[in-house]
Amino acid sequence: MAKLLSASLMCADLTDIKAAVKDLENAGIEYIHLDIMDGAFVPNITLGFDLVNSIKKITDIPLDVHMMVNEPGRFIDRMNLDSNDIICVHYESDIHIHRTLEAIKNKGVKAGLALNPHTPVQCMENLIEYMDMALIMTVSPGFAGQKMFAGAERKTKQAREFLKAMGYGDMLIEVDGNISLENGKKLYNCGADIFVMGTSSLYLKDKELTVAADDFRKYLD
Ligand code: S6P
Ligand code: MG
Repeated sequence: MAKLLSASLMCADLTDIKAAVKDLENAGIEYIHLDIMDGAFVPNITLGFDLVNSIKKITDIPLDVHMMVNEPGRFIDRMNLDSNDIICVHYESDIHIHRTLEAIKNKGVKAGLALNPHTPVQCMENLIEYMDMALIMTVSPGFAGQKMFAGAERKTKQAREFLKAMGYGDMLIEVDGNISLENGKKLYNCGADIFVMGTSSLYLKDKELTVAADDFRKYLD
């Protein structure tokens, strides 16, 4: 499995976004995770499309956009992204999720499908040809600083087994929510490749970001 770090920018110091992005470049972080919320699909509002486009202009780190909005298909064209980037949409957020995944791929961007904790991994079956990544939510989406849900390891294992059985064993699995060192390692052992790092492991009061990122990588080894 790969070991790729995706930094959750909503957990950074948003009064100085340029510096926050520079820190991620210096730490060799593989993706910048941008949480887009609409106050309806989830009870919170965070980052938006203009910020996504601004960040794209100032860094070469690929962007990992996590859309937590109803009917995300309405907004795909608002983002100027390329084939290095990922737009991830929730299975639960769109009646025509197939059309939305196809629209992302037609735009030349990688398409991710996100699953809330209760959504069975089998929902990927008829969408798999349109996916580049599966995002297993390890908390209910909406907020940083939550506790990983009890079934997270089982679910990640099920997702990896399901993808293998479908002939897509190499597909990237991302995990998001309370990815501490310990939880990260457990989920790595269950088959996860991309780790969203927020308040549990990267944005820590008592540790420099570069050190936190290195510690996470070492812990997974
Ligand atoms: C939450 C969002 C996440 C958080 C991340 C924060 O709905 O999708 O990406 O930003 O989980 O990390 P932590 O370690 O505070 O849970
Ligand atoms: Mg997220």
